[in-house]
Amino acid sequence: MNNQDNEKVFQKSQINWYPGHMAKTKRLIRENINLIDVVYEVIDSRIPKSSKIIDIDNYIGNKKRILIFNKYDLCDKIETDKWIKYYENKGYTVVKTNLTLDKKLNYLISKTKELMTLEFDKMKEKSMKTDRKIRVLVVGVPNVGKSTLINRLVGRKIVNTGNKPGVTKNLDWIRVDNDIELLDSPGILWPKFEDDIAFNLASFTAIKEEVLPINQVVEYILKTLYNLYPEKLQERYKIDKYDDFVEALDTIGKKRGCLVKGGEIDYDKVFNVVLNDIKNGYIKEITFDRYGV
Ligand SMILES: Nc1nc2c(ncn2[C@@H]2O[C@H](COP(=O)(O)OP(=O)(O)OP(=O)(O)O)[C@@H](O)[C@H]2O)c(=O)[nH]1
Ligand SMILES: [Mg+2]
Repeated sequence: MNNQDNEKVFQKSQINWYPGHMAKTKRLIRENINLIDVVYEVIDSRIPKSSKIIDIDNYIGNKKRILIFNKYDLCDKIETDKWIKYYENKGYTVVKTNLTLDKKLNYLISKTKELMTLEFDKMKEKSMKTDRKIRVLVVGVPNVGKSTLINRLVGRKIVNTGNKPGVTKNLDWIRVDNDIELLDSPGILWPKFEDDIAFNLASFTAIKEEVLPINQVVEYILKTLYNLYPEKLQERYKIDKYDDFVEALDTIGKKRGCLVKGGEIDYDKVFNVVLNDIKNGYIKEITFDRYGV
């Protein structure tokens, strides 16, 4: 893709990037920010830069915040830990989570209380009411694990009817424990699209096919794997050397049985195989955002 094409894709993606959710989240935050004490910003540990909402301060102002590095089980810990250090040095409170494993999230809960102890003391001095629960809002880009986090914290499946048109929705605060409650709908936000950010998001999270075509996303994934983790490409697809995109697709297609009648490769199937391998975490210990690069 040449630069001009790239630009076109990015311009288009800014327009099409979940406009419905965008408006909904803005409203959700605007109308409720005064009720909220702590914001949990969930990011994907494999893309700690690309899944971070750059202009989050515009939404949540100076509210207390915990940056949650979720899907930590799937990342390259050496690379991701550099980002954790970076954010901690900037003053963020960071918590790592693997929601397939961490049952109770005690560490997150105690960090939340720790953050608010000082705040509640300040509020008491101003004679503000503090005999109430800490109120938390979860935000993040699509597919980072917001709903899983809410369900895990609450200990049951929260069925959110907010996305259905025509359903009037009152805000529900759900109990986490004696001291914390949670807004039942997470805020879905979106980061800025620039450089590789759009492709990283398309690789690990969810971007509509009309925004970034799947063949371009898969080409990006295979190239990046070859550059950063050639052993993974070998391990999963038996590709030793990546010279040519179509050649790589043919190898994967044959190995994974993505064929149409007559033995031709079904490229659409190959695209889905690669994308699912990445999204479902079958290729582990990878981090695409490189600190300092
Ligand atoms: N391996 C792994 N998978 C996870 C983790 N957390 C969530 N997932 C999976 O990631 C996928 C997306 O999780 P959701 O909780 O639906 O994400 P979401 O942010 O609510 O997504 P949207 O509602 O689309 O914005 C699901 O298949 C989860 O099972 C984790 O820590 N590790
Ligand atoms: Mg969700």
